[in-house]
Amino acid sequence: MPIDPKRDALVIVDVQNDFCPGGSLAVPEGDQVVPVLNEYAGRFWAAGAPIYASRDWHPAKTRHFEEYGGAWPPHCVQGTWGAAFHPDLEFPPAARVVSKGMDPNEDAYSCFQAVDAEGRGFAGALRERGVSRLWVGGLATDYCVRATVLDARKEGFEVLVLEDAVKGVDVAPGDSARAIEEMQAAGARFVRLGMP
Ligand code: VGL
Ligand code: ZN
Repeated sequence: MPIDPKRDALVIVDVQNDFCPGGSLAVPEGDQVVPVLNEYAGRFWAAGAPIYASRDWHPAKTRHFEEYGGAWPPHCVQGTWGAAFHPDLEFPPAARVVSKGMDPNEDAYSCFQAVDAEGRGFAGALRERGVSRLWVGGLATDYCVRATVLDARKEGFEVLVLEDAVKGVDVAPGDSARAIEEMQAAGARFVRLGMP
């Protein structure tokens, strides 16, 4: 499926150290999405299509963490190693970072809760650039990828999930498989661009 720079954007979801092996909330084999996303980012860059990378970007105290009533161990705390993008993730210079989870009262799994460097909401930033179709990869299939894809569909974007560039946590067995069914039921298609 060809990339159309007039309407397509690549969305790289939360490929951060804490979500990769060695991190505090590691997705099994999470780092395996990195070379695939590097390849895809290179193609979007070559096609002149926009690229967004989201990051989970929490304060040290947030209701998202177990200690303060949430579901998770501390992860992706602003400015820490765990919050940094995986060191092998290559961003073309045109890639834009969007951040989410800064509000200590909200989980913010979805990129549609993220803001860009100028504080603009993700959906608005996409529409401003004429984007109507998202190619989504990253971590984790059953949390931020799922939430982002479902919100994208609600917001009226076409969605292609890069099936070889996502990995799930599976806190409960089968979570990722269920998330994939939900995304498909919401109208997302699963594709792979294919590695050379
Ligand atoms: C995520 C759990 C907690 C994710 C973020 O990026 O999928 N998962 N915070
Ligand atoms: Zn989080």
